Amino acid sequence: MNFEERLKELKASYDGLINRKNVPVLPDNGIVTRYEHPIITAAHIPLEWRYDFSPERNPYLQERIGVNAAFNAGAIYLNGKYVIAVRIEGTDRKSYFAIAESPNGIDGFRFRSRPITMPEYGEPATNIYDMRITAHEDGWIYGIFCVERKDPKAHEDDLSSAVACAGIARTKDLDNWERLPDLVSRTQQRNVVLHPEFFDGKYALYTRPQDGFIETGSGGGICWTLVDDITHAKAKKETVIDPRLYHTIKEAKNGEGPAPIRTSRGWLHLAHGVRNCAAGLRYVLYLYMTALDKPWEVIAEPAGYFLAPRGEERVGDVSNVLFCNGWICDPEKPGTAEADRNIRIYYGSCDTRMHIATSTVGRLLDYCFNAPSDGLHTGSSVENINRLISANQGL
Ligand code: M1P
Repeated sequence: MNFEERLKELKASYDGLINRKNVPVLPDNGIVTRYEHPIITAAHIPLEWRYDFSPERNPYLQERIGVNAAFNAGAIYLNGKYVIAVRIEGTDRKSYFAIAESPNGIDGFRFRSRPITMPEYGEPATNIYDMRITAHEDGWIYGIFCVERKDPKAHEDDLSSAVACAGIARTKDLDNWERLPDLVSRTQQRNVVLHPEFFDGKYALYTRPQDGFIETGSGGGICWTLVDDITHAKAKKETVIDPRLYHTIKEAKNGEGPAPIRTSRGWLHLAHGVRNCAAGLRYVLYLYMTALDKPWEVIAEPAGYFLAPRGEERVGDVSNVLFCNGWICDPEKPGTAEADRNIRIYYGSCDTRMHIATSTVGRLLDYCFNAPSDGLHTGSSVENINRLISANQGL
């Protein structure tokens, strides 16, 4: 096949992929609706980011810059569009962010012309990933993401030890970013999320302290901390609000997902929980609620997960993983009840691809307040089932 024919074929196949309509998978469980196709994969990355289209420079029309995966996107509703900040990982293992937008948030995502050039802070990052986007009441849009660098204290033969911390940047348009100093904290950090509102006049963060790069160790779970100055953010006192627990889905570790959503009944949170098994770590997604006036006080938490890897979602670079750091609740509209506001949940599977699932504020609140919580014993799990069977008798 000659150059021109090959280029035509590549473009036709790409156009087919990005114009594909997505359809809900029904029936669902009443809590959340999955969609049939991933919304973003490595193959969705624009061809001009990967191929040199010059027949002189690239006579075989080879892919010059490979993409390994596209996953773990932050999300925001901006200027009438559903916008996601995708973590794209090259074949060289380095991740970066790129913005893709869709008019309906379900399909038709298109990347902006270039990936984000994130300014550095201090020593250049080896890797950046998993950006949470928060539209803060101070008027800025913040991105908080993990910054990874080689551990300077590691022995010279140790080429894997790394140090993770929270990078902070802000923007008005998602293209031009002002980098602020990284969060100063007494431990390593991943999964740091900015609360959208001031609390006591301070910025509030959900953190996830960890003793090492992988193990959280004495870091007991998702924490809450107040920061005086976001331009020199320091986590002084971190209080555990949602602990990891023995024999639950969050036994090994957990982490806040996207920024919580304000509802009339409290803050709606999405998080990931991790447990160990013979197959390795298993990452699932769960929900919990905190009090409106005390965002650190958990008021509801159904047992177990509401989304776990299923079908194609189970297999990928890091199998058995669902991870979510982006969701969008439709803005308030006159005439639309709070319960009917749609929530689009953007989640990555197996560090490989991006999916969408949908729900509403009403459906998720109903789930949070009415599905039983974890009694932490097999006996209480059976009691819950018996209570439900008894309640159903005669219906
Ligand atoms: O590989 C699974 C996930 O591992 C990390 O999450 P956590 O810090 O909770 O273990 C992150 O690297 C995340 O990107 C990844 O999906």
